[in-house]
Amino acid sequence: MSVLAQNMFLMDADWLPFHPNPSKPAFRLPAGAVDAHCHVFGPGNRFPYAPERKYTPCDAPKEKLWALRDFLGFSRNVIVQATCHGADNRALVDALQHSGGKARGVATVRKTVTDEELQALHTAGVRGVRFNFVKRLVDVLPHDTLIAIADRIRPLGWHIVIYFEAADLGDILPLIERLGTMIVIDHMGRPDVSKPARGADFDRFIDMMAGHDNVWTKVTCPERLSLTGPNGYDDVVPFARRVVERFPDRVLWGTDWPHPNMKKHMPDDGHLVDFIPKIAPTPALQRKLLVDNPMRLYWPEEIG
Ligand code: 0GY
Repeated sequence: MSVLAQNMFLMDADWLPFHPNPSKPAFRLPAGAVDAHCHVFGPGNRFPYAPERKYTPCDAPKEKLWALRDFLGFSRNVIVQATCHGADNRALVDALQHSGGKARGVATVRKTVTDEELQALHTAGVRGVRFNFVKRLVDVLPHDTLIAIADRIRPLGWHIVIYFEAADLGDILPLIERLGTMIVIDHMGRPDVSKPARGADFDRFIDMMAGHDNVWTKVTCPERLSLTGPNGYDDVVPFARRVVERFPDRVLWGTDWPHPNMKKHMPDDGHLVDFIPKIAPTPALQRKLLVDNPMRLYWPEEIG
């Protein structure tokens, strides 16, 4: 391989690479646990980063993800197309095709996607698309375009993963109500954890979930939401625990490896796994969060 090919993409100067040597978690994951939110990046010389990307990461290839899965004690992964790859799902599809059935995917598609392309994604293991409203990550698409995409993927039985900031919930609610698919909201809608977990702001999110049976959420990313930082991410606990206890059948958990756009610290993935029993304190809740719920959404054919 030429030097030029190896160096096709230089990661951003302030990019923090994933933890090289995470610790072994003290928490023993239940058998069959699914890491339901993670990404692969590149490698850029095989799967080039998208011209429209807002960041250039370090490579985080599938082999590293499989090694982390096995080290932490997970059985399966749900890989979410990262914005640095735009709507070019080749790295995702390659990972799914080399996962031995242990990974499913959430893709990004344009409204021009063909039925053949959708079918090929489905065959590879894609079960959803992601709509992203975080302006530092994407040029946000109009609701009409997103509705057109939802209409295309509904016949496949896919769901829609939505990523937005807490302040945008009001604007996005009409779209959520219009989509007519199963919906999964990333990172509890990114609450401001300096506010109370039982206060007006987070109540809005809880009330939205209570009023919409088709909406699930990922109780993920304490490392992104925490203001107190990596010493336990304790300020995020009451938020995630409230959601898990109120909606035990509609929550998912994932590492978010390789943790794009962390600016101050890179989490130790073993410590993130040790966060789980704080938010899902009983074996029954842990089993729903880590096994039953993700299996229902991503591997329903394997449930007896
Ligand atoms: C996450 C969060 C982020 C990035 C992406 O696709 C992405 O680029 O999802 C972020 O920067 O907050 O869920 O990985």
